[in-house]
Amino acid sequence: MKNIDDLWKSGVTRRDFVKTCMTVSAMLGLPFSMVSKVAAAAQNADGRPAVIWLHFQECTGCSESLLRSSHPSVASLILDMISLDYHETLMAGSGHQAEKSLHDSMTANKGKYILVVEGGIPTKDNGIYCKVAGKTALESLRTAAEGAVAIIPIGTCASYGGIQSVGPNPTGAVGVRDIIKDKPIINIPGCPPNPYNFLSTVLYYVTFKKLPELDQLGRPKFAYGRRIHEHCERRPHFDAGRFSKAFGDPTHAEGYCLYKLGCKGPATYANCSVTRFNDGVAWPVGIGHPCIGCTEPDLLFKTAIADKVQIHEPTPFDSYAPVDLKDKGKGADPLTTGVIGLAAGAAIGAGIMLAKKLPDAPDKGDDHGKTE
Ligand code: FSX
Ligand code: SF4
Ligand code: F3S
Repeated sequence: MKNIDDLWKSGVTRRDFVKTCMTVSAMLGLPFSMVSKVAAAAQNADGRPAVIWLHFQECTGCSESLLRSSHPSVASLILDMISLDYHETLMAGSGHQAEKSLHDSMTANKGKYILVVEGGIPTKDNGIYCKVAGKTALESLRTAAEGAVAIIPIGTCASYGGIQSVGPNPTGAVGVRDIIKDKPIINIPGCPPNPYNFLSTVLYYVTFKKLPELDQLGRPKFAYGRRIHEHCERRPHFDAGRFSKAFGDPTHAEGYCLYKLGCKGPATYANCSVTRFNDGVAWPVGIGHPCIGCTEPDLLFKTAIADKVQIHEPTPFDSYAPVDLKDKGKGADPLTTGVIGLAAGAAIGAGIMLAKKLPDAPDKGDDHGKTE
């Protein structure tokens, strides 16, 4: 895109644009006064970083989730905010022509381009299990990483190895951080990740010319700083001891907590319940499927879907009344749980978990909680 008019021509309205900049600013925790700065950076054609996007072992769901939104703004904004010089799924060229554009972009933008990596990297047998243009993923990654200013592994495959790294990991698949040690790496995990987390990371970089603060797994804290369980719409049911017991039964239809069906939300750091997918309409737990921990290296496909995760450091909301937990080892009394319900829920949930037992609170006039 040469200028902002091209963005309007691509189907994005001014309203979409401002709304997206506001959403991104809110995600980044910026004050309202910064929205105009973010919008200005997004419109600045000169500030657009060159991006080289490589695909390795993956399903291309990460690119798909970015591009297939029914609404044009996220994909258009991302593609217009960066100068996407090489993307194997999107580019029209192929064969030698594609290889030339990769080489030309790496040479012209040496030391300045952002390298986006999608997919895991096989390392076993010198990486022969994934080759593009006669080169192994391992070789291509090392070569492209040399001239990059920073690397964004998009998706859990590129971040941590993903599905192909599950035991016995026949190809020795790993994430970018296991191979490249001398470049800034910003992981955007998720299978697939939320496009807004990628958009916000790029916009942060374009606006402030620096990388966002990261957690110990290399994820931006603005998006992966809190557990799903802390801002889940089913949390009041967890706190009140109401759990879905089977898919499709009345407890499931009522929207009860999915913990007993294996929800990994208590151990998964991500913003899915807040940012949501499909233009903010839906997210897995919201539509009845337990979180499978797709942003976590040790959970996705490595912990059985039905297995329950341990709950550490439950964090009651500040607005809840303080609750005396001295009886926590005995588990929650069902009547008390039912009466106190939401008001003291989080702390009672903590007590229940510490007792390693999760009784269901019976609701009067409803038999959902009576049978296990
Ligand atoms: Fe992996 Fe992305 Fe999951 Fe798929 O490319 S994170 S398998 S959604 O597509 O890498
Ligand atoms: Fe939500 Fe899962 Fe936590 Fe239940 S266990 S409150 S469904 S995140
Ligand atoms: Fe993934 Fe769990 Fe979100 S499965 S998409 S981290 S709700």
